Amino acid sequence: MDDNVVGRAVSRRSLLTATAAGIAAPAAVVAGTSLAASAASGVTRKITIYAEALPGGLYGYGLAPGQATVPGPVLEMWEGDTLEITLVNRTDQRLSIHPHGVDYRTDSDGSPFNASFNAPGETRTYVWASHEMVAAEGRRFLPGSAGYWHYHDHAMGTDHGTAGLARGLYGALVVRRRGDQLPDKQFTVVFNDMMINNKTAPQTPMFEANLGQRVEWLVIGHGGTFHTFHLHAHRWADNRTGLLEGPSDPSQVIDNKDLNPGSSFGFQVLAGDHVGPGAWMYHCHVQFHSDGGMAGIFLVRNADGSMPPGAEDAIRRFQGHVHGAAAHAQHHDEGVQG
Ligand SMILES: [Cu+2]
Repeated sequence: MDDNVVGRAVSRRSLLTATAAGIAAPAAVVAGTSLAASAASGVTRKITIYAEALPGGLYGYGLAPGQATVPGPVLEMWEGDTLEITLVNRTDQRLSIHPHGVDYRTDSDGSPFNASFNAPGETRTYVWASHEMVAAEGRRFLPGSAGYWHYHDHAMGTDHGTAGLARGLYGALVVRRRGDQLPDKQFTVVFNDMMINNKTAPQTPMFEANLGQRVEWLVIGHGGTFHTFHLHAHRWADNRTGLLEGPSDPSQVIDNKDLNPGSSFGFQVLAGDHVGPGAWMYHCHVQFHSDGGMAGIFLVRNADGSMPPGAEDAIRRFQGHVHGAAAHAQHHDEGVQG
């Protein structure tokens, strides 16, 4: 199953466009009233997620039966809101859903240790709450829940969900602070062992945007090895949002960031800002990982959606580019020059 088709990836991952499909959407987005909805903090939204087996030995989460994907859907909430998730296990495996960054009781922990999991065929509800930043003593503040987090299985294969993670049960979780800028598009990139979204180049996702669109990258690490995420020709601030708060914001500006198992970050960029349209690359910067296929394309189209000069050729070269041990064998067999 080829689930990295770009157009579909964008539409299913965008909270803004997925509202009709029942995904929890920030109240401000639904109402279209921007921050006027701030007073409506503390809303509880209910969604149903279906865990299913996929071809190739993979598993995925989806917002409707038959729609599971790897990664799963982007889940979003405003800081202070609660997400009530009914997880339907349509597989013959024990599994769960475990969030990072939000507030939950032990029975929503998603770990077998707390008897918090779905037996094969079982339906179970998990509750994820969140809270805003609050003043502590002096000039200190207790952190709120806002952040670029993620969720994943914690029960398949082992008590740590190692098999579920290896086979695709993961996704992005975004908790926004009121006032945060909403993106035009979202891309979820999961470095999972030696794969990106459980694929290797050239089957890795090609993410697309038009010049100037506000693109949000949701970047997650899983598996048993460390990685570094690099995006060509774009840079971001190494803070909660990727944007600077002002001219004296001391956040370091970067274009490459460590990505260890279980960690996540996100940022927004304007596609092609100061560099123009084209086929740009994103990849792991651990060299034997990128050589092994941990690379993909960020296609920045012209503002009107047309293809920029050279992009087709670049994509064709990328797709003809083979990686890893299998690639070497193929080169040899076909007499292809790398
Ligand atoms: Cu890597």
